[in-house]
Amino acid sequence: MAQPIKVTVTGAAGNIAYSLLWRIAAGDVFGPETPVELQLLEIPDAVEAAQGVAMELEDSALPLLREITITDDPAKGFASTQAAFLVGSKPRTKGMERSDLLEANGAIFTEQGKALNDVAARNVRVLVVGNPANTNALIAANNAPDLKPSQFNALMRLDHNRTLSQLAKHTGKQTDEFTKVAVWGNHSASQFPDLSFTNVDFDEKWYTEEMIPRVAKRGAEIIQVRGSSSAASAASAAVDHMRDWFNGTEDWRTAAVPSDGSYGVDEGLICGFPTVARNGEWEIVQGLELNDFQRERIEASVQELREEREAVKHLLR
Ligand code: NAX
Repeated sequence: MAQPIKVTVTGAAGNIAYSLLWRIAAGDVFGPETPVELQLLEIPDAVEAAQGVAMELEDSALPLLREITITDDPAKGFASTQAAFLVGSKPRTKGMERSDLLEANGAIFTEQGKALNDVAARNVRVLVVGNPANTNALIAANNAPDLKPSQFNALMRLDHNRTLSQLAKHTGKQTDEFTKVAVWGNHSASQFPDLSFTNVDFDEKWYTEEMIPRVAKRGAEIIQVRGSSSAASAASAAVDHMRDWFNGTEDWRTAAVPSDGSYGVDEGLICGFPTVARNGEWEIVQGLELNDFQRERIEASVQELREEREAVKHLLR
């Protein structure tokens, strides 16, 4: 058995965590040989509910699960953590402008970035799930000057997985038969699911008129049909992202990572790219020839990321 790994999950009493925590504790992220110590961070009002979740985790008798810490103190929740899933955030409520949402979450991710900077393991990997995920990750990274920006990612693997499954339905193939699929930009309706480089034939009209808008608006479709937002699929995508970040990938995956300036994306913006994970780091796939359609779609989503960055610039260093 390996040494236990310390894993933080924020928003531990919420919907996504109710699926994510079991997947982590069952070994789906760090493998069947790595015991897990869970550090659950919640707001004071939800600490008791998180305790109930921890009781259920205990009742699952999962052999890899060691200690569970439950706290509302980021300094305790992130102490020596090696992998942090930042799921907790403020939801958009009625009458709230996008700028209000950015501001409310900005405060959370400023505090959490600072705490990670002060107390997390120096090689911590941080995956932001809470929306607006890309800009929340940007804020957290900016408030953690002693860590590398590349240690902060935002989750766009759900958009990637949705793209694979739509392509599978369209072609009658399985999701693991496709290569070189990626989603560019922001985790929002402006995102660009890109099939230009993939290895299968598909109908162009379906791609531009059905598939792209369907994937980009899939979150809203789930809310409409299920009556609440994506939870297990988001948890599953977070598991996929963190597992691949640790273990590496052969083919492309979508990860929202700090831009190195490639493809006209401003350096530093946390943007979805085609990436591969090597030696524990995501690398943006370089040297792709983009056509006008791709350039336009990427630019539109990047422009939204720029506007979000502008709205929170007082929180960036
Ligand atoms: P829930 O509202 O069920 O749970 C959120 C939890 O976060 C609550 O228990 C709340 O008390 C806690 N929380 C709030 N502020 C906190 C803080 N400062 N520290 C610690 N915990 C805090 O939401 P859930 O369905 O779990 O979704 C969580 C977030 O994921 C939302 O922002 C949601 O929009 C986002 N999503 C992101 C996705 C992605 O692909 N990146 C997809 C799914 C989801 O929409």
